[in-house]
Parts: sequence; C-alpha cells; structure tokens
Amino acid sequence: MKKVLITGITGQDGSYLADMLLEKGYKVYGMVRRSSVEKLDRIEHIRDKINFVQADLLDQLSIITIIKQVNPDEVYNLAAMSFVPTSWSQPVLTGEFTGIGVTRMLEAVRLVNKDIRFYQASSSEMFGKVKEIPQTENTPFHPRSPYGVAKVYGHYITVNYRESYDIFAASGILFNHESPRRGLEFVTKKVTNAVAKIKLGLLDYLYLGNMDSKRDWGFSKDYVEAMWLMLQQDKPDDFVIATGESHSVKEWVQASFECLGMDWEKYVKIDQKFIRPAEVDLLVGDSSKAQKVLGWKPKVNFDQLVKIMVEYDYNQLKKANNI
Ligand code: NAP
Ligand code: G4F
Repeated sequence: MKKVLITGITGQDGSYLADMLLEKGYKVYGMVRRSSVEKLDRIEHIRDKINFVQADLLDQLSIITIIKQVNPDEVYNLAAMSFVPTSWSQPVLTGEFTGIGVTRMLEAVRLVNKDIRFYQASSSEMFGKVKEIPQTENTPFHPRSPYGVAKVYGHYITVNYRESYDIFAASGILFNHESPRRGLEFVTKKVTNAVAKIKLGLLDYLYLGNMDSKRDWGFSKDYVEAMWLMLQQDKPDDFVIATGESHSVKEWVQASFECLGMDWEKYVKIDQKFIRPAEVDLLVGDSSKAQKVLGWKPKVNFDQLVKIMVEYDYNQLKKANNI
C-alpha cells in the first residue's frame, strides 16, 4: 500500500485529492495545523480514513518529524495562504507560508528520504501581467501580488531542489479551479452563493470589485487528477494545467444568475473595497504539454462548472433554511 502525505488536506484541493487517493488504495496522511476549533468540513465524509499528523508550514522541526514518522512515497504540498487580497494585508506571513514554507517541505524531504516524490502547488498568478497569450511552461513570470511573488519563489525552489539534489520534485502551474468546496471569499463561490441566496429571498444585493478581469476556470476534481499524474511519470517536470478557455468575472456572474432565471444587472453593485492594488487582467493557459505527456485533459467546461456550483449552493441553502 502506497503512503501519501497531503499538506492543505482541509482545503478545496486537498479534500478532492484525498478522495481520489483513497479510491486508488493509498494510505492517506493529512498534515493539519493546530486550531482551537476543528476545520474538517470538506473531509468530514472521509475523516475516519485519514491519518492526521500535526505540523505547521512555519515550523521546520514539526515538518521533519512528520515526514520521518510517515515516510511517504509521495508528498503533495498544497498548504498555503491562498487568498490574493490577504497577501497585501499580510505580505510577510504570505511569504513565510506560501514561499519559504515550500523550502521547509523540501528540506524535510532532502534530509529524511530523497526518494520521496514531491508535488508543489504552483499557480497561474505567477504570470500576472502576462507576457504572452496563452501562457505556457515557458512564459516569463510577472507576479502582481505578494501571493504571486511567493508562489514564484515556491516554484523556483522546487525546480532548484530537483536540479541540485536529484529529488523527484514536480511543479503544477494550475490555473483557477473551482468547485462546490471552494472557499466563500473567492469570486466564483461568492457569486454562486449570493445568486442562490437572492433566489431564496435571503439576500438583496451582491457587491463585487473588478468585473472585467478574465480567468481560465476549471473544476478542482479534474485538476487533482493532473497532480497525481505528474508524480507517476519517469521524470519530474513542470506542467501548465488549464482549460484553454477564458471568461470575464462579468460572464461568470451573468451565467450564474441565468442558471436560476434571473437578470444579474438588477442585483449586482460595485464596491471599491474589492478592487485590488494591482490586478491580473487576463489568464488563459495552454495545457498541451500536460495533454501530450500526462494524457490529461479537463472534463468539465465553463457552463457545466457554473451549473454544478449554482445548483449545489441553491440546494444546500434551501435545505439549511427549511425552504
Ligand atoms: P485552500 O482551500 O485555501 O486551502 C489551503 C490549505 O492550506 C488549507 O488546508 C489550510 O489549512 C492550509 N494551510 C494554510 N496555512 C497553513 C500552515 N501554516 N500550515 C499548515 N497548513 C496551512 O486552497 P486550495 O484552493 O485548495 O489550493 C491548494 C493549493 O493550490 C494552494 O497552495 C493554492 O495557493 C494553490 N493554487 C490554487 C489554485 C486554485 O484556483 N484553487 C490555483 C493555483 C494554485 P487550514 O484549514 O488550517 O486553514
Ligand atoms: O476568485 P479570486 O479571488 O481568485 P484569484 O485572485 O484569481 O486567485 C485564485 O486563483 C489563483 C490561480 O490563478 C490561485 F493561485 C489563488 O490561490 C486563488 O485560488 O478572484 C478572481 C478575479 C480577480 O480578478 C478579482 O479582482 O475576480 C475579481 N473579483 C471581482 N470582485 C473578485 C471580486 N474577487 C473576489 N475574491 N471577490 C470579489 O468580490
């Protein structure tokens, strides 16, 4: 039985990855940080099957200790401060979690067992002010937030440990991916949740920031499969994972309201507090390398994703409010 350690197991991607690896017969270890309240909502349905180990990305010794204790075949480093706006209000902490945290993970692998295969959750935010359209593994980076800057560091330190120590370290440059398990503060979930509430009479208006930015949105469940495929190859590499389709926030809003038969223009207002100090205007990825080498391709498109998320939120809220 193969053993896997997932950091960020309580997050969106960690939960889907754990679902998938349990189905594949892995023994799953999940790294969690200490909290005064449990935050296991996304993995409640599989909590009895997961072996929890406590450590923190800020604490080197705790990471070395759990890697020694588990001695996994594969490590997926998904833990990070992942919300872009918070990276401006907490830039130093973001650098520690999202940037240096990757080095702490890699150092633990290097010290304990260099045969462990390592996956790093890199991001399309690294492209920022994009240098070409669409973005590939060879597109130069120009991050636009402290989060993006920290992810560039995490990406290059992963490449560096691969080249310096011959560690099987792969970096997945994933474009935005969403699901019913997405955090409420991200724009897709914020919108689908608000649409469902408005339909049910629980909310009057939805307040947003920049509706003109464009994103390449895919489905998280499809994307965790790509992570796993990267660690099953003969050699480690970097891969862009994307749908190749780009839509504006406005299009996401329009499609979500239309899903429940409503006209978005009656309910959406702009609030300046959601406008960012620097914006990433357009992201669209070219995943042809992943398609060719990994045999991966996305299964869920934009319209299907909107529908999955709106219907989920609507049904959940209806049930929770006895409507
Ligand atoms: P998420 O839902 O925000 O989950 C983040 C996870 O990191 C949570 O489990 C969180 O644990 C954990 N974490 C944060 N700080 C930690 C620390 N100091 N020590 C230990 N654990 C810590 O993020 P996601 O959407 O699943 O994304 C997974 C990864 O992919 C992240 O690295 C993200 O930056 C990256 N990424 C995401 C996307 C996307 O569109 N979703 C695209 C590209 C890259 P708690 O529950 O304790 O907070
Ligand atoms: O949903 P978002 O907050 O995601 P963002 O900033 O693209 O970052 C996500 O994707 C990255 C991959 O490219 C990940 F690395 C990162 O961890 C995260 O998962 O915002 C998307 C767009 C932005 O242009 C933002 O300005 O939506 C715009 N937006 C407009 N109004 C809003 C809002 N975003 C949020 N969160 N809230 C709003 O009210």
